[in-house]
Amino acid sequence: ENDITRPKGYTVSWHSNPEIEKHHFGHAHPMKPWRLTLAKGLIMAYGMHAAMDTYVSRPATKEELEDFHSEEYLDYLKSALVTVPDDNEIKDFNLGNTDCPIFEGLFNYCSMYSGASIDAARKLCNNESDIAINWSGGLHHAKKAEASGFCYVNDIVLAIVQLLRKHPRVLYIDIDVHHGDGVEEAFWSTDRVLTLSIHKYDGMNFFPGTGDLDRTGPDSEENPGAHHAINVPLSDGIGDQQYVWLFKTIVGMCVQRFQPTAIVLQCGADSLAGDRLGRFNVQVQGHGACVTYCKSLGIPLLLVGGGGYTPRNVARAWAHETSIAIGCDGKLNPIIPQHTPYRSHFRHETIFPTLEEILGDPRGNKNTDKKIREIVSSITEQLRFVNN
Ligand code: TV7
Ligand code: CA
Ligand code: ZN
Repeated sequence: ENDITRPKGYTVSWHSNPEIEKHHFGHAHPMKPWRLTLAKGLIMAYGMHAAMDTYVSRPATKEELEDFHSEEYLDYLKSALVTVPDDNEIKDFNLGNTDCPIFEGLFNYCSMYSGASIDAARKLCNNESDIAINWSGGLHHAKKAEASGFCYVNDIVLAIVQLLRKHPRVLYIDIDVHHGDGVEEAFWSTDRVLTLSIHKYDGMNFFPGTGDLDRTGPDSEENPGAHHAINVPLSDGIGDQQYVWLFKTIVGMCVQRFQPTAIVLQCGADSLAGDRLGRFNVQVQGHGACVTYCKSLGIPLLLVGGGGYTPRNVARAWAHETSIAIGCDGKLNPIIPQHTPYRSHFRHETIFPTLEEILGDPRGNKNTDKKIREIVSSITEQLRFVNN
């Protein structure tokens, strides 16, 4: 049974726009929007689009973007002229440096990936979809009036703002290898959003330098958001077994305690083994197990992308995770059509690429089981302060 059919009893919506994929951050820059073309190629080669409601996303409006960002920042982003990136000059709004260059069509790029996340959130609010997907979103570092770490507009914050119009409580989960600081900070003072980020943490030696276990939200009597930020700091080389156990244990505890009515899962693929910037040893199977677990909770689910700097692995992971959303994982047609233009990127593979192990630089696992258990007990204590 190789045919991919619509899942029965629920709807998956897929939000994308080929315009987004055409933007270039610059030759040497690790962020490659064309990884989305690669992911789409795999998703379509397997016929998965037939099992989803597919939408060509539109740019977010000025009003929608102002739900989080300042008008001055948006005006600057819109008018900024392409310059040679320079780290040594002090920049307005942190724009125009090597991490956040000003490139051709920048504002269009930002409004498009944001429009897709906003539309996806609205589908969930209107009960028109049970799982909504935007692989071009997930840009978790952007601040109200500042670009940061390849992120200019925070589509996740904008999507959560939409969800909060209908949903009393939103759980945000971030499996990108970097700390989801922008989303955490945006909801720092509300108890309606519980943020959870799992990431590599090594003080200032790993971007963005925040996300230690004791960073739980500003602790004061008056702040309802106190204790509503959960951080899971990890070291190099964590593999599927520890990662998936941690994910299920902590997300399980959060759901039981917080009783979210919607979940946003940022699926940053830089937590995969072999990533150009990441340091973990998570496989496509382990990364996907996080999506399977969230889906199993039966709560409206928004899936967004994020980091991911080894494009063919990003494509494998997000294609696999799309198959989980529509419930055809493990049932995929093992033959990739010969004519797919993306095939050349998978030329070293002999079998269906998403099912085999990623061979990256061997990274020793620096995470002891004792440390993993200590993280869980600390978060157990923290969750005593979280009520639904
Ligand atoms: C969500 N790491 C974003 C992750 C953002 C990470 C960083 C680079 C990098 C940028 C380049 C480049 C790079 C090989 C890697 C302190 C610095 C050190 C720039 C060289 N090569 C996400 C952001 C992080 C840009 N930034 O979470 C152009 O690595 O560590 C830093 C800051 C200053 C700037 N320099 C790096 O995944 C989407 N940047 C090559 C060319
Ligand atoms: Ca993270
Ligand atoms: Zn990242």
